[in-house]
Amino acid sequence: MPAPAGTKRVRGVQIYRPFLYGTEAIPFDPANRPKDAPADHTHRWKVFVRGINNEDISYWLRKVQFKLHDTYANSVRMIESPPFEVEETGWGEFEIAIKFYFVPESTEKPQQIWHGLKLHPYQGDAEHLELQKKNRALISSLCYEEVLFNEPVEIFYDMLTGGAQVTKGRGKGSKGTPKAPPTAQIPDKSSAGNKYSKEEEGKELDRLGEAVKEVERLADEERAKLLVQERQHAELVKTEGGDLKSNKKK
Ligand code: SLL
Repeated sequence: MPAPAGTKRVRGVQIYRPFLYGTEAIPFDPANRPKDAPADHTHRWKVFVRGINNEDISYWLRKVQFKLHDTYANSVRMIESPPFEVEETGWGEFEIAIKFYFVPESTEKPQQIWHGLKLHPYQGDAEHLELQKKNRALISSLCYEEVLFNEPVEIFYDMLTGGAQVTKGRGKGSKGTPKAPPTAQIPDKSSAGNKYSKEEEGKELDRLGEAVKEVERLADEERAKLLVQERQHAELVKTEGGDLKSNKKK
């Protein structure tokens, strides 16, 4: 029996799409506190989900729900269109549940991830942490992630790969400028606002290659030491005789 329309899957195909998520926070300037912020709040912060280099991801991501700490009024925030972000003020750090709702054509179930809101400097040595605090630096906690669509339904496959015209928002007959088919490519080079690029990926691979070599060098060194110790042990057994372990004090 043929599968009902819209549910036929592209067998043997996996499609991934990269995205960024995280938080940014900045302490209030005591001389210029936002008037609307409650007295015990100390920071302005933002939690977000976005495309690499701000690429539009709404052709696969329909909406995003952010579940904040229960101390917030209306702690469940559903963001129905990009930018997928919530801006707030507060005093404490907590885990935010971020739930992804995919476009309905995908027939994919929602997926949830967690991210810890960071308000205080947490990277670098004590001196650097102090400096960040003093300068009221932006505290950014950013993660790269990829969502994997396993054997997507045909219509969603087309939407992901640009096989179908993706028109949004303006209804039937909307012309718009034809867009390049969406891809999962990250940019070749990094830019001021984006460090996720093939260039950085290449550097990371080089670093990993160097680290693997270093681990192999250390392992060889340890093996050589072990060999010497084994030889010394064998020598001692020969000269002292018998099992050294059983040489108990009498
Ligand atoms: C902590 N476990 O103790 C965490 C809780 C709560 C954060 C953090 C303000 C909410 C409000 C706020 O920052 N809540 O009162 O509007 O650090």
